Order: sequence, then structure tokens, then C-alpha cells
Amino acid sequence: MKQYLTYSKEVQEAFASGKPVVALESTIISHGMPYPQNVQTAREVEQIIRDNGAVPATIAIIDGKIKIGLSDDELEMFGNSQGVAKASRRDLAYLVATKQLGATTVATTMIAASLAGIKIFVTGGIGGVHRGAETTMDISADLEELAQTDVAVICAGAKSILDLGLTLEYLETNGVPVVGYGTDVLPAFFTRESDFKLNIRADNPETVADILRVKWDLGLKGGAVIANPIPEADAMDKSFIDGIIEDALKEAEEQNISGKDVTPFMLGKVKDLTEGRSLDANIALVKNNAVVGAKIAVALNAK
Ligand code: PSU
Ligand code: MN
Repeated sequence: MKQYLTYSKEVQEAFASGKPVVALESTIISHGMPYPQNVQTAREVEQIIRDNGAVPATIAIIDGKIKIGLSDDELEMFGNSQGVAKASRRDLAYLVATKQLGATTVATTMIAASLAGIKIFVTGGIGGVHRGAETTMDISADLEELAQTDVAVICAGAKSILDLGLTLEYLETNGVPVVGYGTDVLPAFFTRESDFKLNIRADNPETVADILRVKWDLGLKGGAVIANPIPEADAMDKSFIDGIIEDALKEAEEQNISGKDVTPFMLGKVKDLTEGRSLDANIALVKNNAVVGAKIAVALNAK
């Protein structure tokens, strides 16, 4: 297994000195945001993690290896080239074997983080059960990964391009804790609240670290979702963004968008329809998650 992993110098040094490491995904760079904001955000998020006492490891598939920690040039390459495949669990072996460029989704980043021994992973939003999944069966592989891989994902909940109720049901069935960070309800990415109450709340990084430690000590396999609401100042108006999402969903259906193209299409459409305001919110919430994720990694590393 080790032959397929390579590490940046910064990550190697972190492991050697026992510093906490935080995983970051690359699909958010290649398929989640436009250039050049994607690369700039990726760099700033990495720096926020350092500023909060942890070491960032952005993960991607390059030249037959799973890279744990990207160089500045590699970040630029992932943000600014067309030929990058969106790599979910299904695609991982194929892309490594054929030495293609692969951007890791939440699912694949969890797999790679787990192989590298990293427990904490920061991103924007997770995939979930799509609206209409009862006919399309479009359920993100991210959920299946959360059910089986021991990595906690710090995110701003899930976008209401998904069916949030069904997403929570799926996670419950699979025993995945969804922890509201300073909140009693599931955050809906662009907005701080949704209609869905959560059963677990934590108000500080230490409590989250304690929950994770006990879960894994007990041998309860699988990940956890740490749902951290977008900062008040950056949140979007609920009825405005809900209307935009409805329009974007209609357009996706008219254009017969399916499979792995659905989420990137929706992200791009919502950005266009909001004239970039959704992108500003997206960037703000990822940075906010980086602060919290780094603190959780530090707390988990402390005992
Ligand atoms: N949600 C976002 N931004 C993203 C994604 C989801 O708000 O960039 C990306 C993540 O990489 C996630 C993937 O793992 O989309 C889910 O894709 P799918 O629905 O095809 O599983
Ligand atoms: Mn899908």
C-alpha cells in the first residue's frame, strides 16, 4: 500500500514531530470553484490551518501516486487545468494505475487520509442524497465512505441542492454521528439553519475531539460529520438562495445532467445565478471550517 502514497516535506515533518495534520480535498479546487479563486482559496485555507496549530495536507492523485500534501505548483495545476478527473472511490484505482490526474472528492480524500493516518478533514460541504433520488438513485459515495472510514469531516452541512432529510436518514442508518458545532440544527451550507434538528451538539473543539476519541476507542467504525454553520456575516438569504437552487435544479433536469456531473453543474449554475455571491459565501465558510478543523485536530492530538 505504502508504494502508492507520497508525502510533501511539510507533512512528513509533521508526522515525524507528532504535529496534528488536517486533510483537504482537491475536487473543491478543480470542480467546486472557478480559477483563480479556487487556487487562492486553497492557499489561504492551508495557511489558516497552519495559523491554528496544525499542518495542511491537500490530497490529490498525480502520476500514479496519491499525494498527501501538494506543492504550490501542484495546487496551481489542479486549479487551472481542464484534464483533471473527479475521483470518487470508484475511480481511485483506475486513475492511479493509469497515472492520470485525479481530484479527490470527500469520499476519496477520506480514503487517502485514512491510509495516511490522518483523522481530521476540512472541506466546504459533503455530497448526499440528491433530490429525486427515489428515481435517479443518485446518492453520493461520500455517505457510504462516512459509514466505513474513520475520518471526521468538518463542513458547513450540506447544500439544499440535496435532500437534507434523506441525507440525515442515510447517515443515521449507517451510524454516522452528525455533530452540530455550536448549533442544534443541520446547517444548510449557504445558510446557518435548516429545518432539521440534530441529536448531537458540541460547543468547542475539545468536546468534538472527546466524541471522536471515544467513538474510535470503542471500535465504532466510520466517520463523523462536524457541521459548522457559515458565519452570520457571510450567510445568504434563505428564500433568495432557495429560489436560485430551484432554478438551477430545473436547468440540470432540462439538460439531462447526471452522475458525477450533477454536483459541479449545480455549483457552477448557482454561482452564475447569484452573480458570484454564492462563491463568496463558499469561500468564507471553508475558511471558517479550517479554523475549527485545525483546533479539533490540535485537541485530538493533545491526549
Ligand atoms: N459540495 C460542495 N462543494 C463541492 C462538493 C460538494 O458544496 O466541491 C464536491 C465534493 O468533492 C464532494 C463531491 O465530495 O462534490 C460530491 O460529488 P457527488 O455528489 O458526485 O458525489
Ligand atoms: Mn452522484
